[in-house]
Amino acid sequence: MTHDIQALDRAHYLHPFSDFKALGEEGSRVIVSAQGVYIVDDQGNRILDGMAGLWCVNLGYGREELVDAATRQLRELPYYNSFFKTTHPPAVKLAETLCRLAPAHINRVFFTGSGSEANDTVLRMVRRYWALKGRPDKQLVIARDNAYHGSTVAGMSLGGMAPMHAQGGPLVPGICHIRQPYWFGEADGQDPEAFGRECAAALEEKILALGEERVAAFIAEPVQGAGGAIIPPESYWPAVKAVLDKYDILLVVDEVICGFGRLGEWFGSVHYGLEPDLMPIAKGLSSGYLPIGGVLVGDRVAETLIEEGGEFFHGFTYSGHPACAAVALKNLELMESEGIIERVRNDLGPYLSRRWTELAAHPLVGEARSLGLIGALELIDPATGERFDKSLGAGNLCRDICFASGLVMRSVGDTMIISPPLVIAHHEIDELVDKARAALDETARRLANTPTPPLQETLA
Ligand code: PXG
Repeated sequence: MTHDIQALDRAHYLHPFSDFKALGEEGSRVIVSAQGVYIVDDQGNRILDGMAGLWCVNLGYGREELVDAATRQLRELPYYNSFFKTTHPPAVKLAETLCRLAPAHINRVFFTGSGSEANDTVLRMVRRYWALKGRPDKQLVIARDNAYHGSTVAGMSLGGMAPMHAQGGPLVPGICHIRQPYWFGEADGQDPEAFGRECAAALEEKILALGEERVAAFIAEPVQGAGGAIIPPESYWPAVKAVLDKYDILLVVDEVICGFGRLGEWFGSVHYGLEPDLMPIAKGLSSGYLPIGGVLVGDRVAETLIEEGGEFFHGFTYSGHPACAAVALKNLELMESEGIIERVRNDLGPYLSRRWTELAAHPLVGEARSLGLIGALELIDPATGERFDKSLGAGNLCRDICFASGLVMRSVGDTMIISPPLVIAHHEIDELVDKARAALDETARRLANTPTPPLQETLA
């Protein structure tokens, strides 16, 4: 069975973000089922999913209520569009619920099928907004290095991932990037708060260099996810806010990862006291059970698009897909009725932080940080206290050891990251931390060239 699936996988399936050839040679791991915070592979190994799928399965696996919501809706109305003066109850109810949960100045939503489409929509809306305001020259968007905003051409261009840009051909014009507030990686020992202010100052410098009259928007994730769970210094967002207050520029906060409880609030913007004009969303909106995204649109932009816009030539076949919307709506209902947000804020986040920071004492760890249910470990060479030589692939080694011992912990370079389901229990957090520690020990042994059994023999 494994062999068949792996062979067919190799023969026909081009995986996202993968080296096709290398993956074909190695073979994919086949995941067949999941329950709670665990995934199960076809060998019967139960693996603690420290990444909630891909930052999305916030309510955990096996939620019958979500399955039922999808099934009911698929029976009643599996598909209809909302292009030509039609609508349907699930999308409308979801829109209403989202606007109730979002900050007060947000009262409209545009649905998409994914986070990438949400950011494409953002770019269309930002440019349309300023054109309608009679400012067609105000078209430039400032984003950040090492940001992730998706994999479509616009998403990739807004993002600041150098390897993606290098492969992406000409990027969407009019997007420029400023430095990221990555203290561990880029502050060179500077005081964190001074560093945060300096990174915010880079925004003002860029605005002035480009000319305020040409800058349409600034886009950023509250906490960078795919970039390596980068939690900015406390000084960063207030300083950014102060800069934006001085200029007439839209703020876009990409909530695709931080939205829906990850930081212990409905939105990362709420955690940081931001009032974005636009908030792209996806992932946790449906706990990943079905694909759906959208853009939450603040009154300022919405009213202009509505009152002055005429037809907006933009939309997707699956915008507001009824079954996806029904699942998302149920997902939000469950999050509310189960008090998930409060639990992350008051209980799970602080508990994870306490347990996670214990790992800072490990010789391989240069920093252990977390906020809500997102966390990172920065790997360092104990011999030098510096980063490992990149060619050693320490992060990937640690990730593979984790997987083999029953934990999904991702690597971004030599940064190990976690983002577990928001329903994780204390004892499961304990298991996550224990497994992470054991994986760090094993990684250290292998990097020190101590004789160890081959990886397979350490399988749980
Ligand atoms: N914005 C943010 C902040 C994201 O994290 C997207 C937009 C795009 O969403 P879609 O639904 O189009 O994938 C994302 C997606 C990783 C990884 O390696 C992260 C994402 C996607 C793929 C890989 O951590 N985030």
